[in-house]
Amino acid sequence: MDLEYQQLNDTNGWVELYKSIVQSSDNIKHKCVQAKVPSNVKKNRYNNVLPYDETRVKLKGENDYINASFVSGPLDHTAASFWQMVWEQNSRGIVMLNKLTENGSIKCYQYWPLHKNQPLRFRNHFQVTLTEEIYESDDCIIRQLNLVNEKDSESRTIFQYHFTSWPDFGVPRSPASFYEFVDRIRNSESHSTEYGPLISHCSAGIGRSGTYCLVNLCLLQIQENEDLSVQPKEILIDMRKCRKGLVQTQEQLRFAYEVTLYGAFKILRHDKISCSINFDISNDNLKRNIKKVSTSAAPSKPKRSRS
Ligand code: PTR
Ligand code: PTR
Repeated sequence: MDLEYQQLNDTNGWVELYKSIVQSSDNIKHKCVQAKVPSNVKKNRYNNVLPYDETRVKLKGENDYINASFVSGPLDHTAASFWQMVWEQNSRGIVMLNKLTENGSIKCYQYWPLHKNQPLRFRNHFQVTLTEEIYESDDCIIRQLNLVNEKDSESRTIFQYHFTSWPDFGVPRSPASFYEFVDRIRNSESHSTEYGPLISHCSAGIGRSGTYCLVNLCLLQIQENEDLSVQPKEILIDMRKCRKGLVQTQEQLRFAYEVTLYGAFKILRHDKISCSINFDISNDNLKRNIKKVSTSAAPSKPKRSRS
């Protein structure tokens, strides 16, 4: 993907690439019947962002609906269901990519307590306590929470990885700062196979969450293959079969490529990468300085499809 990235930059091919991904997703004919059932309509934050029936997360019990294919920002009346999902999916980590309030409007319910020793109780049998904020930087806060299931008298530690500087429909200030966040999560116990999936959300659960998931899957493949044969476009088209609208703008798409390449420089030996990218991370207006250092790409494995 290094040469592809370079070519996209040289020819300013991002508009076309994004268009072709959106078009490939247009012929997906999955239905959203459950999201439109009258008793579920009010559980959707945006009426134009609905989960497909095939890929939605189902809660146990009679009212099994939550707007999650994995997953969008909880509403105040769905926060209890959100915690039920975290419990049932046996998730160890939550990745939050939005602020509670953006441009003066509420984008997500405050579903965890702000202060220690002030448990937040939900109408179902879940209770959440803030144990401590274990890390804080300009861009992120990591919180350790305690989730109690009062029905079973059981409790679990949950980590919330909150990226605080990503404007909706925009991109973070630099690939380096976002890579650092993604890498911190990748190396944490929240990714351990001992637990269920990480749950990522933003406000609608498509733009920023889609970008995060795309980067994460690409980095995973780079690590497994030990080369840059990864095909972000194909991965995103696949991901869009699970949830509509993942990655909302061409800038988010380009940013996903850049974070992935930045990560590749950290993960791979540099002779496996056929372009050099100079990320000036001290400058908020990131300077992209691409120069070709080799004319031939490192040998790559044949194209693989994602399982
Ligand atoms: N109705 C909103 C809109 O069309 O703007 C839906 C929406 C909101 C879509 C936020 C995407 C959004 O971004 P993100 O998925 O990153 O929260
Ligand atoms: N904010 C978006 C809008 O209404 O324009 C919401 C949206 C949701 C847009 C999904 C597009 C979506 O799908 P796709 O990106 O595949 O066109």
